[in-house]
Amino acid sequence: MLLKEAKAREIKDSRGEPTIEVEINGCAASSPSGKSKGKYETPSFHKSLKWNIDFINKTKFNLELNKFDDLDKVEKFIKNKAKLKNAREFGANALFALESAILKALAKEEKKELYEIVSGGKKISKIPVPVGNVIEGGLHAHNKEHPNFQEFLIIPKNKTAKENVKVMQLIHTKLKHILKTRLKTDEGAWITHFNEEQIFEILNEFKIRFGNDIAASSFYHEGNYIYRNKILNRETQILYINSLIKNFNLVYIEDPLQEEDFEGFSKINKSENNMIVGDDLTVTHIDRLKKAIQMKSINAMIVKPNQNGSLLELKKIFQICKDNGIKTILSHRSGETMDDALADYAVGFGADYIKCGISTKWREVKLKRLMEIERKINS
Ligand code: 2PG
Ligand code: MG
Repeated sequence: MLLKEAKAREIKDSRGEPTIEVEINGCAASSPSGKSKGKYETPSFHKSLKWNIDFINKTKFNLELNKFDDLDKVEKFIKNKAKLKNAREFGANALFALESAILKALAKEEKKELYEIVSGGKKISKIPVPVGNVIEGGLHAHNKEHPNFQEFLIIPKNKTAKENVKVMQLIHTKLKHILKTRLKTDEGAWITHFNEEQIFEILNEFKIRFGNDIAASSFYHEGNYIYRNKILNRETQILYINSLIKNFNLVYIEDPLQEEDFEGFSKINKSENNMIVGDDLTVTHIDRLKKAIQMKSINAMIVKPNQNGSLLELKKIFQICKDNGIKTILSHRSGETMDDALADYAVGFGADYIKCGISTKWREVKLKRLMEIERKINS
C-alpha cells in the first residue's frame, strides 16, 4: 500500500471531551482518553490536539507499507519530519490513531481482517477472556459516598467469548436491582454507596471470579492511603490488600499501591491463581515493565495503546510479557470512542484478557467485535 496522505479531525469521546480521529482510504481510527491517568504516561498530543491534526493533514507521507512492521518507516518519518527525539513525542493519542488507521487501510487493501495484519499472519490460538467492570468508585464515580476502589471487575470462565459476554451482561443487569441504583459511571458500571467489603459479599453470591482495579494513586497522599473511613500507611495498606486477597479470594488486583512503589508491589501475595496487575505502575512502557519484572512487582500487566502510542512498542511489550510469564490485559480507557479495534489488537497481539467494560454503546461495540472475530476464526 502506498500511503500518500491521511485526514485527521477532532471528535468527541464518550465524556464529550475532544480527541483525534484519523482516516485513510475510508478507514477511520480514533484514540480514547483516561481520567485516572498514570503520572508516567506518554502525553496525548505533541503541542496540542490542533497541532497534531494540522501536521497530519498537511503531510505528504509517500511511504510504501505492506506489513505491520513497516510502521517502523512511519515512526522514523514522523520523528524526522517533526524533529522529535522519538516517535512517542508526537503524542500517544495522535500516534496511535495514525498507526491504527494505517493498519486498517492496509487490511482493507489486502482484503484481510485487522487482527490478521496485527498478528502478522500467525495462527490465532486464543480469544482473550473479557474482564468487565460491574461497579465503580474512586475517580470514576461522581456520587458523594462511594467505595475508594475504582473498579469491581468480574472475570467469567466459560469456553467462548459469546458465553462470557452473556454471563457478564446478566450479572451486570442483576446488580442493578440488588444495589437499587440506576446511575452508571463513564464506563457503564453501577454507582453505589456500599463499601468494598459489602460489595465483595454481594459479588460472592454469583460464584464468579472477581477482583479490583484499586487505582491506589488516586487516593494516596503524602505517604498515606486516605479511605472514606480510615487512613492506612504503606505497611498497613499492604497488609490490608493481602488480607482481602485471602478472605475474599480476589483473583485480580490492579494497582494496589501508588505508582512509584515497585518494591511494595513485590510484597503483595502472588500465586498461580491470582493476577497482581500493573497499570499506573507500568503505563505500557518498556522500561517500567522491565523494572517491574526485575523487582517481581507484578505477574500481569495492563496494556493501553494510548498510554504509549507506538504499536511497534506494544508488540515488543507483549513479547517481553510472554517471555517472562506476565499475563496481559489489553484495556480501554474511561473516555472511549466507538472504535472497536481494541478487540482486533487483543486477538492479534495474543492478549490473555481484554478489559473493555460491559454496558453502554462504546463498550458494547468492542465486545461485539470480539464475538465476531471468534465466529470468523471458528468458521
Ligand atoms: C484504568 C482505566 C480504565 P482511566 O485505570 O484502568 O478503566 O481508567 O482510563 O480513567 O485511566
Ligand atoms: Mg487501572
